[in-house]
Amino acid sequence: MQSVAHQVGSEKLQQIFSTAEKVLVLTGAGVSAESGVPTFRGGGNTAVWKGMPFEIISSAGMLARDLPAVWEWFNYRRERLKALKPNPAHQAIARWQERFRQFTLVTQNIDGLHQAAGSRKVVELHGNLWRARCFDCGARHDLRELRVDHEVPICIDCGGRMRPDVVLFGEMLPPGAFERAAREAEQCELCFVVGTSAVVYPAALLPETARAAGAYVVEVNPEATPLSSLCDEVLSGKAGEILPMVGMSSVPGAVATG
Ligand code: BV8
Repeated sequence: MQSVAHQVGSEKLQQIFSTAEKVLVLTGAGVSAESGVPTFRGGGNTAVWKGMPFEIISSAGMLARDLPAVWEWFNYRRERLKALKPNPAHQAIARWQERFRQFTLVTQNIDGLHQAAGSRKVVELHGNLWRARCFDCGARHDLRELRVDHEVPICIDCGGRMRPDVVLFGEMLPPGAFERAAREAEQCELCFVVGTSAVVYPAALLPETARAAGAYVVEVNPEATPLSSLCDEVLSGKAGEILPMVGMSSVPGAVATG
């Protein structure tokens, strides 16, 4: 007798998951935790770099004061990320883009693991760790193509100094990114909020926007968050264990096809 796939989530979620056409997924650091990417606020304390809370080292103010220090912080995170691979949560979300007519993946993560898992057209609200942007001409380049001078990459187009192509605290999000995400949140029938502590704005507004527009909002997180009470359903646990099972019906003899 083959193992029985156990159903994750309520009958209502199964029903909506099997009929929905417009689906939005918002992810945070927690979706990459099982890949080995450290979260920012896991276990109650905030990530710290050289004695500075990450909201300080990852801030517009720090960029203005000490660009090499900011590069050192992101170089360190990129080095740690190099060996890490997408996990079953990233892979399940990548499969969902084929399943739903209007599927939108919005991430706060800058690690690029969604794209590595095969997700296309990812709305990166906070930029990407593998890219740099020129202060002078605004050109974006993949960091793997760039030469570095005095810890600061130099633009191959204009020779200008480059900065990490990530959104720092106190900085505006990439033009159009939040607007696109908010538009999809207003239209979606089903919204998954996966692995985020939902304290950083304006990203944390998206589930509220979806809920207010009538979407069924589902949180996937091993811990409660400020959003949990607003959600229609909370799937308490690890994204890599839960997401592959979402939509699986509890048919005796069924195997996890995921
Ligand atoms: C802006 C890139 C306009 C860099 C990041 C309104 C109210 C209050 C404050 C503000 C506000 N509006 C603006 C602000 C200020 C600020 C803000 O929100 N501050 C917070 C701290 C209160 N926002 C901004 O500055 C934004 N810009 O608003 O511009 C403006 C301009 C000038 C002045 C005013 C306004 C820009 C914010 C973007 C900053 N850049 N990242 C970098 O990475 O270093 S934010 C960064 O932190 C991430 O991208 C992410 O957004 C956030 C971390 O949160 P999470 O991803 O949720 O991660 P966390 O560790 O916190 O939680 C992980 C969760 O996963 C936990 O719940 C855990 O239980 C769960 N988990 C763990 N394991 C698993 C799991 N879940 C599932 N499975 C598992 N296995």
